[in-house]
Amino acid sequence: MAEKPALVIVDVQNDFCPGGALGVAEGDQVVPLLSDAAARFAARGYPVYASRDWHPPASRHFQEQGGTWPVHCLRGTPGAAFHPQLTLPPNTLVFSKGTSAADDGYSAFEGQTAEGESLGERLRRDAVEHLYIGGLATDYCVRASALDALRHGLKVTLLTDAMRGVNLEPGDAERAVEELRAAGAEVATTADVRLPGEG
Ligand code: VGL
Repeated sequence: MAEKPALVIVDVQNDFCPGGALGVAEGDQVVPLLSDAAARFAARGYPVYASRDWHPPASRHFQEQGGTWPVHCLRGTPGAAFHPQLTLPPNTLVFSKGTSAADDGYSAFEGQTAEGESLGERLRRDAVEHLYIGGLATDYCVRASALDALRHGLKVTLLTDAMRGVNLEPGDAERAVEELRAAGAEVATTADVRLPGEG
């Protein structure tokens, strides 16, 4: 039996796209790729999960409180909304993270659904074995999510055409991918993906 796959779409939110409060160069270019990938997973009955940064107005994550980042992805604001062209299948589960004032919330595994279920719990319940990961940003939330997935014993494939990095230092995104490969992740483009049951 092939390993049961699922897709995690990390933080494809307006504030991480060009023009947003923490806009990632070309961040919007992942949108059609991940929308198509999500439709393919859903068509085969495989789970699609989406994480989002969902910060309170005051957070140690922000420069104002001594953190690294400009204020972004305040819960409930347009900047925290998913990119308007991101098409998520109807039963996509959304995991909100970074929800406390003391919490960076880089990893999707720190996120919870509205019912309080964590991504790790949900992956076990859905019997997922192989996680495909794309989104924003390669060097922060994608990186942290992929490392946690590997720690959970999952097979991990990074969708390299469907992720972009912040690159606070030039090359950060590339180094993150190398680090993840060294930790056991595989890499593929969205066009390379063959799901169990696809020809
Ligand atoms: C992220 C920087 C700050 C991300 C979140 O989603 O990768 N990056 N907060």
